[in-house]
Amino acid sequence: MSVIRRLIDRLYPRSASGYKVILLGLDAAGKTTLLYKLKLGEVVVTIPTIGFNVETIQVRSKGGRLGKLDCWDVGGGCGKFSASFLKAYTSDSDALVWFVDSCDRERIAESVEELRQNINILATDATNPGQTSIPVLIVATKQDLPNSMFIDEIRVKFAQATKGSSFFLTGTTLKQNLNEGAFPDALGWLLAAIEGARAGKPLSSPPAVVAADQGSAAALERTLEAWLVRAEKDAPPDEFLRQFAAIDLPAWDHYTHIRIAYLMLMIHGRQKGKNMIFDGIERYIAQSTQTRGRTFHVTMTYFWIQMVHFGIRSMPPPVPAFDDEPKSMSDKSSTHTLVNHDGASADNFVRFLLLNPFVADGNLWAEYYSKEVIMSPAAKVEMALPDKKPLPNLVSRESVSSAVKSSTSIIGS
Ligand SMILES: Nc1nc2c(ncn2[C@@H]2O[C@H](COP(=O)(O)OP(=O)(O)OP(=O)(O)O)[C@@H](O)[C@H]2O)c(=O)[nH]1
Ligand SMILES: [Mg+2]
Repeated sequence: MSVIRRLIDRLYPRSASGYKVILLGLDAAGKTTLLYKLKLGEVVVTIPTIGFNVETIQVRSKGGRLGKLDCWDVGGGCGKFSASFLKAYTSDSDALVWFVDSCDRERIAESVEELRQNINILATDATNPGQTSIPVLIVATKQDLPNSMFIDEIRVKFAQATKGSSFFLTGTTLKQNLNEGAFPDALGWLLAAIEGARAGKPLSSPPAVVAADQGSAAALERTLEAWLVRAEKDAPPDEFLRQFAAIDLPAWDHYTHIRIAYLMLMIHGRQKGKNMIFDGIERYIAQSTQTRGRTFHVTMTYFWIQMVHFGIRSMPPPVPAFDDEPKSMSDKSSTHTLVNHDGASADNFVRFLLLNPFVADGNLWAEYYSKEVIMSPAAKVEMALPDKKPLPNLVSRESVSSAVKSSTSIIGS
């Protein structure tokens, strides 16, 4: 069993009597929007997901039975999470919910092809012995927009790719009440299809197609696995930070930088944490013999702080809100500070890595910066803005984190 798989099983055990459902589709298809609409009953502002969102929702079948779906929402925009890499996350899924943007005529063929590949991969990894296919619910989003394709048009486009699979197609709009109309039927169908597949109801087999492996995805998976093993055995947070302060860390590498950033941000909050990371790393490089030949790089340091902060903010509760400075460390009544310390535990770093595997990619900056810009002398001494695309936006992610809390809406009728 892979390290990623083992840790997911430990840190994200399935809900009792719950089913695991994977939410996939091209970027901006509307996965995160629908997930949080199901969870919260309202539309939240989303930004492109670059890792995973994990939420459990309760659904009610047509017959009134309650079921729990542990939903894994996978960011569609990051090519690094190719099908082969995703296997570690998705291999024991009970069902696939595929999202297609009803207005995206240009990329509908791409969406169909991606679905076809994912169906094959998920079917070969299904947990249930003898299962050769998993149920697929296709959600055609943005039906409220004037240029959207008709549902039947979309159905025809996906017909070939879903041949042999148990599948259902439904349309959604931004404003609809998901407790009414056709959507509860779609979820009811999904529950019944999962239960049918589990009971060994035979499903015909799709043609076996092996997805091409992507070198970078395989490399990222190996790096992440090595990091997870290392994180499990690593010094506890206090000892690790002591080593950092004493210029005595066992290694000075990308993993070390990410853990420093994670702990400082969790414990001290954004403002203070950022300054402590900058000062600490600059001091370490200047004083340690491990860092010979390296010099401090302002833009790179800022970039990784931003990515780690974004990753922390993307985690499901109980991650604290800490843009403000934490209260005094001596203030024992301050749950703020205590929660931050708790969140910095070794296990939580493992959880952070699992949900934000992109931080293990040492070349992630190349998605945002050209080499010319980030390697320029100016970027070394002062913060340079990315020239390829903006860094992930932290503010809008807030609206989701703070809204989720302990919402327990039940969808279905
Ligand atoms: N009009 C309309 N807009 C929608 C609908 N569903 C999603 N959107 C919008 O589409 C945009 C992308 O939605 P997301 O939920 O972030 O898409 P995603 O599939 O999670 O995208 P990635 O995280 O990049 O994979 C957002 O601006 C949503 O508000 C819909 O049914 N109607
Ligand atoms: Mg998303």
